Amino acid sequence: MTTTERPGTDAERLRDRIAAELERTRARTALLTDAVDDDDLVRQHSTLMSPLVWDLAHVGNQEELWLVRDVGGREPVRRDIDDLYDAFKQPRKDRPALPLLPPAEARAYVRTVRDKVYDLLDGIRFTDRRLVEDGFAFGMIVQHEQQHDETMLATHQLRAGAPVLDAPPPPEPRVDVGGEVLVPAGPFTMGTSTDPWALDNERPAHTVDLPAYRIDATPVTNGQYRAFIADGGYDQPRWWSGAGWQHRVEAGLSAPLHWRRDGDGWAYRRFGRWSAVRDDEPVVHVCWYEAQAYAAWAGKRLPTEAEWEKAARWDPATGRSRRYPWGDEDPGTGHANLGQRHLWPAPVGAYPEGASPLGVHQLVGDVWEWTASTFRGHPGFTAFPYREYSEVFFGDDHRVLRGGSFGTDRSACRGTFRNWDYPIRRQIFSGFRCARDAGDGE
Ligand code: AVJ
Ligand code: FE
Repeated sequence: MTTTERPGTDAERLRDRIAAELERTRARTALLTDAVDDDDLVRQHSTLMSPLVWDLAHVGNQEELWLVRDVGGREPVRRDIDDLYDAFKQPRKDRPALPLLPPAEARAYVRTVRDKVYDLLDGIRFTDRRLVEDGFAFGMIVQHEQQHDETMLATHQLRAGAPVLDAPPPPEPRVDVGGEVLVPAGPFTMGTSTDPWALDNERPAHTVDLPAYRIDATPVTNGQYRAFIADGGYDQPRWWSGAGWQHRVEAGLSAPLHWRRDGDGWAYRRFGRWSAVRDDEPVVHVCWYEAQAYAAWAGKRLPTEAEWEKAARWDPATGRSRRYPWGDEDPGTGHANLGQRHLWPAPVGAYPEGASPLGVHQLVGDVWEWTASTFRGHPGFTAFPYREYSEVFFGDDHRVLRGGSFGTDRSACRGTFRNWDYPIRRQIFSGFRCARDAGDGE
């Protein structure tokens, strides 16, 4: 079926944008999976992660389920492999033992699915169902693939052997920034009801009234975190929660993941290369328990999710909440360290153009930031289009992370975007910043 729309209509522009996003995303997936040989693709580099070839075919399978079968109403490509690539049926640790599609077949499979998607995109009417309104299902699939690309990047960071990924270093600091920012008491709009590709857990927009608080102007740096280590922070249960201390002991934590002692100092391994820990970079690869202990040692606490979002989005001049700290426009290269353009967080002060109206820096990009909050639905939440994206994870088990990392694509990162994980996890690109109550009279 061909379209009768003239070029330049809204639907035509949306179609072009979707095609461009699908292509840009697949190029990243190809980069991550072509960087290693077949043996490396099918191997499990950590029991926390899937073999890369599982992620690859899983991305194609989700695209088949949602776009080819549901949106397109087409015949299945490979109904026989649905169970293999169902994340709920196959725990990560068991995935290497499954009869997975070998690399060449996995590549052919995702190509076949993608060709069908381009074909059905040609005739799509974005008004037929809520699932395709504003291209939502396509946006969801782009974000899904980008999320798995970040997961694959974390697998690369865990893999042993010679380095295979390369990128220029992030920009150097352009301003001197540090200390805290006072966020005045009052209401702000949290979440969104209008961002067309926002996922279900970001909806709906609702008002949250917060007392005044202070929040760090930057993420906690390696230099700050090293002072916590040097002060015996890992040896003093008083800074840790009960569960946190138990985990610290059982897991033998003594520094962020990928760090080792190097003479008097520290070195870290990043994608197969060792270098000296740099003090002005945000600390990364810490779990929630470590973040909480550092904050207690510093006389502070982790921000709640609402505090993080108000600092990131609230514009005191208009009272509105922005899409991003810098405004409503999509992230540009000067705003934030996103999209795997660089392979580690940028030093603090590197993105003055990305600061929020209140002067809070590097909220988006660099490192995911742990918050104090457990993962819940916003008031009025409804699962869409499936419960297994968000709703089944609501409860006390997970903590929310905000802002995205250097490995997060711009399509999967907004001022409202919510990530979550277990408080013991630190193979993700996770850091944090601190907050505290403003106190009386401020
Ligand atoms: C939102 C990053 C927690 O990777 O487990 C991927 C995203 N959901 N496939 C995850 C996701 C289904 C999810 N996180
Ligand atoms: Fe998935």
